[in-house]
Amino acid sequence: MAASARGTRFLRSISALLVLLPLLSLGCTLRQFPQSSLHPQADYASQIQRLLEDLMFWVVVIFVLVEGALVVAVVRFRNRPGLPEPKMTHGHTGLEIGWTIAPAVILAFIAVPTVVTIFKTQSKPPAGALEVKVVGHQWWWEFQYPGLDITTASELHVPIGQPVAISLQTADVIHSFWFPAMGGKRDVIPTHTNAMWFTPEKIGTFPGQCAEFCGVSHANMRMKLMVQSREDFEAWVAAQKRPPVEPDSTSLAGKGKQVFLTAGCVACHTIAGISPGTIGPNLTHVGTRTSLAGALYPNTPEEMAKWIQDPPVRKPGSIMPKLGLAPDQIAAVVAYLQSLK
Ligand code: HEC
Ligand SMILES: [Cu+2]
Repeated sequence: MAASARGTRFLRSISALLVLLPLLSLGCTLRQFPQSSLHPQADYASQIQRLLEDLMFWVVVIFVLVEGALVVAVVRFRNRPGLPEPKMTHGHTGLEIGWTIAPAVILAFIAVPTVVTIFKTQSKPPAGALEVKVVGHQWWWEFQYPGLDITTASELHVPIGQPVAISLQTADVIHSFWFPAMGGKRDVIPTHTNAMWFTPEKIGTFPGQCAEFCGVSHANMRMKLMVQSREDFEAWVAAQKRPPVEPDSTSLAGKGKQVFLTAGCVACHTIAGISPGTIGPNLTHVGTRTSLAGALYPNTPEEMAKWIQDPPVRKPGSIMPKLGLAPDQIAAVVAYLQSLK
């Protein structure tokens, strides 16, 4: 009696779980997960998604068949009082050939579309692709457009519908470049240039981040992909190619430029025509960016001031040190940098 009550309870919890599981997974798709790799927005990501869905279908079919056979065997051939010993068999050529061939066929079934997808997604970028050189730094991403002579940070701008040919390099340790909506991640390896390409298919801002542990602020090494209309992208390019804004020397921004030139910033930061530093992000048009410090903070005057006041507090391990500027110096340099549109 007790055993069958336990059995009923077990069956009830199993059926509850079976009902709950689809509901839970439905919850996952309904909520917004901007870094989910299951909502492809580029050809590369769609190819991976299609492969996943095709294989998943067959995986479910195989799961149901195998588990079904298991359940039938357990129920039908279970031990009951008074039953004789089951017949013992040793070796069954037909069965053995069957269960050797079946997995081989299943593996071939998985391997063919997988290899085809690998070749497709690792192929050379098509002609006319936008070339971007990505450099991983502890803990921010640099984006150079060799054909356009633009260098920026944290925010990668691309036009919709044009393939983007990305070459990947690092200034220090291994990082991994990953915009989940665009495609698979690709490691960024010292002394080696990796490559990938994808064609963004939807206008919008897509988050990404470093996907290979690279030190204390690895999790703070984020980035944004801004997929823009052709016109918006061209306007952005034109703005980035302009020389930096020259502030009126008596204004707060003008004083800020003096702070920038004298407080050590020039050793690490480039502002075109003014300073050549390459340790930190290029600041020539930092005022046009929406985020700071590896897309960790919004680019507001308040956040920029907090950043310059004490970077290691805002980002553990930050390569930019605390420079001990006075509050009025910070206000001035922030006014200057924010004016660099
Ligand atoms: C020793 C090199 C170094 C010096 C000196 C330095 N910085 Fe930086 N700076 C960096 C690095 C590296 C980063 C990127 C930090 C990160 O995101 O992890 C950075 C980031 C920044 C950013 C954020 C930019 C962005 O797009 O994310 C601003 C603004 C900035 N620095 C301003 C200044 C100012 C102003 C000074 C001078 C008072 C200065 N820096 C001095 C290395 C330096
Ligand atoms: Cu990294």
